[in-house]
Amino acid sequence: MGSSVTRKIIEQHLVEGEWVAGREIAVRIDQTLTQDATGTMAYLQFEAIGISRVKAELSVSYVDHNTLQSDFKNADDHNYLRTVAARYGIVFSRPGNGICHQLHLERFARPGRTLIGSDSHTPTAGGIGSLAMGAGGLDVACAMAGEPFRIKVPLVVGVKLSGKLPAWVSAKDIILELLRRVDVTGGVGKVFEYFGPGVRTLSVPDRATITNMGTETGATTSIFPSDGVTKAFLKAQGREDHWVRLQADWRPGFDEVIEIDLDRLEPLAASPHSPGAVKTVREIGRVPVHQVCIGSCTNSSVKDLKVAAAVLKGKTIAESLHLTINPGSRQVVEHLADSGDLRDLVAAGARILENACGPCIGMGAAPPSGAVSVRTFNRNFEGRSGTKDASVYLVSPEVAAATALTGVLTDPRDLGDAPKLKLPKRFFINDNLFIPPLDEPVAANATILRGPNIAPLPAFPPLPDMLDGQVLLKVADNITTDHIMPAGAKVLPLRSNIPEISKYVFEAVDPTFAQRAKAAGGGFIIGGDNYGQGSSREHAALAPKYLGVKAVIVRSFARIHLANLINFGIVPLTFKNPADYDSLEPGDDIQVRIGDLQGRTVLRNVTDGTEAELVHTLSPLDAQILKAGGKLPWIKAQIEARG
Ligand code: MIC
Ligand code: SF4
Repeated sequence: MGSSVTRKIIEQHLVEGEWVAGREIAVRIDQTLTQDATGTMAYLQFEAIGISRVKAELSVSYVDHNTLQSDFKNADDHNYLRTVAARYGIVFSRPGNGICHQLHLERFARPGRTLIGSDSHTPTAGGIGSLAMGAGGLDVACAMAGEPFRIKVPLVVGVKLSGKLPAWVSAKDIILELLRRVDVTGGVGKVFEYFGPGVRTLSVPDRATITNMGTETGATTSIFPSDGVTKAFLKAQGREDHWVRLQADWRPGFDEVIEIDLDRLEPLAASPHSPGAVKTVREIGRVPVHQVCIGSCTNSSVKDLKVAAAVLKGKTIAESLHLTINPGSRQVVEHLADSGDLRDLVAAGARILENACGPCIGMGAAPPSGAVSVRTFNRNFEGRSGTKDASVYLVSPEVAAATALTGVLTDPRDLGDAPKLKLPKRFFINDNLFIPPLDEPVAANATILRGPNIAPLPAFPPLPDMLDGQVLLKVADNITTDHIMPAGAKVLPLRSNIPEISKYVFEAVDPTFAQRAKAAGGGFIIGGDNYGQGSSREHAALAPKYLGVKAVIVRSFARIHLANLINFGIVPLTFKNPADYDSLEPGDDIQVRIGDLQGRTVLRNVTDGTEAELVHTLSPLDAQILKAGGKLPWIKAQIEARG
């Protein structure tokens, strides 16, 4: 039997373990990336590990999330990130350069290389054939220190693409179609690997749109082969020498195959409030729209914005709405400026925002109360836009631009012929906002700037054998990290200050949570399925830990959040019998004897005298890390022991 691309890359990077689905393996990491909202914590942790220089082949620190500077906080963090990067051997991408995933795809991602990033959409680089995974900041810090990354061997699902996309249908509709079929948990424990004759009809940015939003299925990652299209993209970026051919073998032994016939796709949209709630635009109907946002790491390439410009050229956006545009990078803006597309967008009434995440993470441009917002982004969780009662639809740039013209959700096929686009053969290459690190020995004496926004890391003691306390909160299925640790313009600037940010834990679910948790001396959270879906933000574990949360007991976890809980010493447990979820109520006093976390354990409800069996998926190493109080004390001890 042959091998998939996924298996080939993993086996070339295998440090420990073997290819048996579900088994834990350790994989060598070639590249790392961070963004500012998770990066400050990741670098504070890297410093605490005590290594003098990064050991990965390439580490890049991007600034793209916290770019609203309404006071000193974000600006202080940028200074810290710039100086810590110079000191430890990390390339620094200055604010204004663009969104991490778009920039990494343009300038650094390489077929066949492994990448982890402290952002859940790191799989964007899978569009170029890199095995790229999202991870918590501490795992990225460990990879920078030369530690391998531990994952469970995934099931590899082959996604066979055949045919060619019809006019007005684009890559976003392919990933929306996959989400329509598998929903937000259908990718858990899996890698989606694309193959088949439809692959060569898609450009690298198209492929990256698909691998980017594959994250929303819960997948470990998604990947495309590296072929002639990949080579042409790398050549256009002036880095043809980074190309290698990478194809699955004949009979690659996929664990499952999903077929998507591109010819049959039509414009789709994910309805509020889940990326998995996908329907055709026609089925949803002509909903009145108050805001359209084009951009984000999913859809902000030259082609995405050229489509919008071509649709809007010589027209004016509908009176009922406003249109925002966040280009993915400076390279994209330079092309739009050069071709005149920028002028068409501005003339039509678009509000051109910074090359950054912006409205995608509630950093400005929140929609009005009760509004409908149509976005080319990847997440539409309730409240994420910054407006609690807004309804967000996720669509392609084609649908977004058509909607901006008409003021109602519009199938772009209603506009007549699709525009013919002229795409650049060679991109404008300007790396002047990437700052290379200082060389040794100068680096060793470099000063690291730490403004008052940067608080010291909290330290946590080893775990006792018995956990006891109150059920602080009981939540339903599909709780996102946006519920646990909200983002947005008010809270994101506190990412470098755990005591401050912890005041907002579960704010949208129960604004009394933080106070109650502290007053009770900590306790437990009870949850349903897919607990912690969404972002990689480790603050969704670190801040609850700071408030005293001891264990989270649920029906099932999302991958990155589960790893983050382990990393910060919160015990992640699941009900052996899912119905036991119903027997627990907020305020119940419970006891859980965890012992050395081998095998299962029992929850005793002291309030009503019942018991429930709990299980976990922890490896012996995870158990060790948890018992040590988290990964930071554990890794420091490991590195010290190795001398
Ligand atoms: C997101 O899209 O939710 C974010 C903001 O990019 C997060 C990272 C963060 O919370 O800083 C992600 O996707 O991991
Ligand atoms: Fe930024 Fe949005 Fe992409 Fe997250 S999903 S990295 S917030 S653009």
